Amino acid sequence: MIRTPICDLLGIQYPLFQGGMAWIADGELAAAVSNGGGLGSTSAMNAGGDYLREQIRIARNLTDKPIGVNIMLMSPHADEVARIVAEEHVPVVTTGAGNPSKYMKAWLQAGIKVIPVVASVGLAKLMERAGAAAVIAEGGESGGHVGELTTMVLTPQVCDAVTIPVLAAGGIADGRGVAAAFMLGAQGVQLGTRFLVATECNVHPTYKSKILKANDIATMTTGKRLGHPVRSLKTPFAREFLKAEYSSISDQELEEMGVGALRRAAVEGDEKRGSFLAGQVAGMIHKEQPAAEIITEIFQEAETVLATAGRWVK
Ligand code: TUI
Repeated sequence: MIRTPICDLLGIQYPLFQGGMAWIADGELAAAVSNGGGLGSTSAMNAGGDYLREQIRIARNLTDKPIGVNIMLMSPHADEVARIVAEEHVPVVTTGAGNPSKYMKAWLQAGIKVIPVVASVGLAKLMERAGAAAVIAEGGESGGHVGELTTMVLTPQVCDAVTIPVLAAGGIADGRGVAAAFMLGAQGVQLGTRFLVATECNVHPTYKSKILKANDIATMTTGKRLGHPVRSLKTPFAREFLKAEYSSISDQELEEMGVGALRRAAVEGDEKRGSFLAGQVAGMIHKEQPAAEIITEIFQEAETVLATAGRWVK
């Protein structure tokens, strides 16, 4: 059995979080992951407070286990949803794509455990000082908004820099990845792309089938010029966006090109104009299966890998 202090901290069976995928991670997916023994999260990215309250209600009807809310700090709704998580007494908040310092005091006062995603040692240290319960060190292998460093180099450096627990994210989709994360010093993991193909994930079927068909070199990053690089599947839209980045169009026009693209992929399955965010692990994902099965399979494999990891030590 694999248990780490993260399990006791949050009251969960496995030290595994489901990433808060914008436009994708809803109350139903969050509940399925939490019922499977991990920490499921609903994303507060795509709509305002009413949508978030509805997803929290859906999740609470489906599970009595803890669930989290992921707040994408670049979202126009960030201030509103930051207030709502406190009102709703959500037990865990994860944040991404920015620095949540301005909300920390209110969240801690509401008894929320705050677990920010960090892409650098500097932000990890800042978050520890601000009262974060743990941090998620996310490498650039992951899907969506990405930092510069890989999981392999970011995780051990963050582990050396803070005393709170560290979860690793980016490039993890199976038990080998979980075992590797432990080797780097992490006490838990966060996975997004693998849960895109969970049976309970309500993303458009076209999105799921594109993940299942992806290979090792199926993703690319775009948006560097705008200061927020994003990893997605290589589609005609992603290639066109990259080309536009190197053209003479204005930053504003480039931003406008991206508006609505994730919704078009996740909700409409629009293969032409959608942006199918995915991590580099897409090539390792071969079947749709229930979230609980994904989690037990991953930890069974991690146990085997960890038990045999010492075989080269003579
Ligand atoms: O946030 C994510 N992944 C995301 S957010 C998202 S929604 C979106 N849609 C369109 C364009 C852009 C985003 C899709 N995927 N992951 C967590 C994450 N956070 N990765 C990297 C970071 C990060 C990067 C820099 C966190 C903090 C940071 O520094 C902030 C600072 O001020 O120091």
